[in-house]
Amino acid sequence: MSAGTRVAAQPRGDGLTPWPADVAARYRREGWWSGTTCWELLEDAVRHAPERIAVVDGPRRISYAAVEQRALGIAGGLRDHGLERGDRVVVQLPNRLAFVELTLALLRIGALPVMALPAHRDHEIGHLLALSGAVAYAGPRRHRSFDHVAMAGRLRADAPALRLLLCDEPADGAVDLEALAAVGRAADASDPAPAPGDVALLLLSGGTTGLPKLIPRTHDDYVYNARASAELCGFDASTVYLVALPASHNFPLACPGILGALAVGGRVVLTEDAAPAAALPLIEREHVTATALVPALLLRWLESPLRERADLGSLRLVQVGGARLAAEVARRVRLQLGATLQQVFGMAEGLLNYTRLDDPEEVLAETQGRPLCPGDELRIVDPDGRTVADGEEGELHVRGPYTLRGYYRAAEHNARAFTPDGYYRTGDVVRWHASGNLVVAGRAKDLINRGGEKISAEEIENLILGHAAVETCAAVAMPDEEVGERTCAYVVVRDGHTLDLPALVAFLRERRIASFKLPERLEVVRELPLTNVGKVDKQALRTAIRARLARERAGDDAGAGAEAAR
Ligand code: OOB
Repeated sequence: MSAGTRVAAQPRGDGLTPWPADVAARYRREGWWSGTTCWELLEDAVRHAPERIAVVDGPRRISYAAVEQRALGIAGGLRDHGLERGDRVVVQLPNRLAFVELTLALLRIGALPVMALPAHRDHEIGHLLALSGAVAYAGPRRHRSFDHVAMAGRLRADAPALRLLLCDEPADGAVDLEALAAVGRAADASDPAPAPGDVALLLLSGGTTGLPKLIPRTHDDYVYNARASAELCGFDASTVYLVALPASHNFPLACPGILGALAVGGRVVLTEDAAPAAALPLIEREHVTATALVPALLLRWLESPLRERADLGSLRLVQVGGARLAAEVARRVRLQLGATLQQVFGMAEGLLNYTRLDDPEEVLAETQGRPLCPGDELRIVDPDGRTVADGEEGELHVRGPYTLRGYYRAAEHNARAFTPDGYYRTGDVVRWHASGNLVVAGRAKDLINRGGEKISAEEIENLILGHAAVETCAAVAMPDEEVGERTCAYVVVRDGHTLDLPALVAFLRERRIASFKLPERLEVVRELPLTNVGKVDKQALRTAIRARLARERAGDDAGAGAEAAR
């Protein structure tokens, strides 16, 4: 092969598609990859101020030194149970101390947390276990009246590699993480540790295909992600960060999130309940200075009568991302919460765009920020892959020092999801704003963004197609004031059958899927519209449901008007 020939990067045995050697060398030279592991981020902070409180979970307040000892206790215990560097562990813990400590322990050993969501059920967890070949599953015993230990038991039969169950409370057949943490352990530099270039963890993709893909993030790239974000957001030892979103999402985990706050000696406050009644008093009690929200949650906080009752004076920064934020809502953050708004347009795949703390108010309200790193390469392209004129809309492609080059064990999908020169096709339609920031204008990918939770249309369609009454179907987003988008299922019913929404939902619940994926409206139609190349015309369906909802709302308003006149 002649020098300079471009070849698609080959995945390594551990599922990582490496960056080309010359690119990696540049990332190191520039200092973006610092040769640090995620565990070492914590170690630095421990050395600096061991007695400082690192994590608050309800009544529990754990110092940096104690978090280190407790995480090392878990790490040692897991090693005694045979867990090794490179092993995968599906982690499905809610926002509790055990989530932070187990994650740190796994990062110390070099075992890979697979970051599942508490809302996931057998369908998703089973898939994650199979795809990752996980040897362990960690979950709560019961959470929101769901028995996670029983689920793990059900899934065992189809997950031959799974041999270890971890729980944060005593449970039959499970290793008790709290017991391992309580034993503790001192740091021992001779314990085997991962290398900075190793995969640190596997995040879940929003996913546009049948089932979620896994995103390998290396220590080098994730340390950069957390540290550079912390610096950009002004995090320091006085930062008190509230984890309001599910901690396994990239946003609260490392943007700057938990890892960013811990890296600079700040404090992490956990809550399992982000509703105003729980979160707002917690901000007052713990003097929270920063948090990350999705627009739907921000709206609940703004609309809550409790907002005026709690003293939110400590709050300096409210990050909002994960879905489109309306400019009118954005403007209310300073007025009604007394904090600086930061819009974050990010993705678990890597690229993070942040508005800067000193951007002018209208830029804070109207744009979704600009890239974190000078090494981020962004291209906005038309459907033929040609770069559009400045200010024009197009699909965003990106590569850079913390953006993946390939999904985990997904060669076929990778061939489509990346350009031959290594850019990730985000599926987001964006344009440059005059300020130099990006505006997210829409989406070219087929998913439903329900308040920041991404639902793959194909995944839900495949499930619906399993129903005996369904001939064919299409899932599309319908607009919603509260959560932005909800799922509407268009279904063509087989001759002689009937179907209504409760029956469809009951059928899907039996498939044991996360409930945020359930369709919230069913439209039974005689046929689905097709494009001129014969594919289902989803745009037409989205337009139809939007018009229908508008008509219904107008009808309601007219009805309410008539009612009032009577
Ligand atoms: C975050 O990560 P994911 O992986 O759950 O979802 C990424 C997708 C983006 O491709 C985009 O479609 C959408 O979510 N998105 C936004 C947005 N932020 C993300 N759409 C409009 N406006 C925004 N501000 O959602 C995520 C990861 C890290 C930080 C923040 C969000």
